[in-house]
Amino acid sequence: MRFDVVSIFPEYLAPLDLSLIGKARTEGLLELAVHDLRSYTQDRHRTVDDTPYGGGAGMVMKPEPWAQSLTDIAAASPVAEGSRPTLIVPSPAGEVFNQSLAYELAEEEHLVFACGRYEGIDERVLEWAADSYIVRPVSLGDYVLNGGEVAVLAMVEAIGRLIPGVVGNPESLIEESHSDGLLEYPVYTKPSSWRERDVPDVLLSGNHGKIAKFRKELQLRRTAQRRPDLIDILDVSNFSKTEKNVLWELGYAVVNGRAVRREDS
Ligand code: 6GU
Repeated sequence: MRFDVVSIFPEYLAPLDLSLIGKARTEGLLELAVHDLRSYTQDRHRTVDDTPYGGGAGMVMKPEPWAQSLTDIAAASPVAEGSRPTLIVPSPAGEVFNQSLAYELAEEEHLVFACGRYEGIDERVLEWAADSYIVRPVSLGDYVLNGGEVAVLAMVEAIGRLIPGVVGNPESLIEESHSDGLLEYPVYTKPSSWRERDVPDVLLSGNHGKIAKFRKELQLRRTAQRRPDLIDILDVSNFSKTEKNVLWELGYAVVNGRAVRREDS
């Protein structure tokens, strides 16, 4: 898999040399290049921004340096003739990035990230780029960052770790938060008693059936408390009697494979 990132702050992407993603690059599991947008400017001042038509606060990124960089990158794309690389445009105005989008993007052969700064990139760039890219504005969530770089660090890590071989133990991909639509259960390690606090007995019992049940219950409790929005979209049609009882205790009834808040809760 190949990643290209275009930014006016290429140094911002330095953490991608480290840790799991850095190691994956060294091992050739993924290729990643960072490009300085200013190297695609033609003027003496290497200008990348200008004032917005129609007025308003801040500056807008000029279209031409983007066209130059994206043309170069598309020309060197590893994708097969007749298919297009994906252009991710980090923006608080994009579709929300989540684990299922991470899985979807991990299937792509070539992802290009266009990091905007200031008030954003001239909209015509996104229209123009659709000739040679699948263009997807993507947001990390409902808050505003100063630019796309931090969002790219998050997305490359979330996507990169799903590439086979990047995470040493593939089991850890299966059990983690969000992969089953629920938050992860709490974890504990030695010592079993620490500062007057004991690890739940069942985890020391060696009874794997009981442990699995206990953990699923904690997942449900934690998700209902912290992320009730996830309970609303959960498929509970294959839930056991015990799991449905936990949901009931948390104030939900099971109707047509969905958990719905009970009137009386
Ligand atoms: Cl992807 N970009 C920016 N600039 N701000 C954000 C964001 C992205 N996601 C949330 N806020």
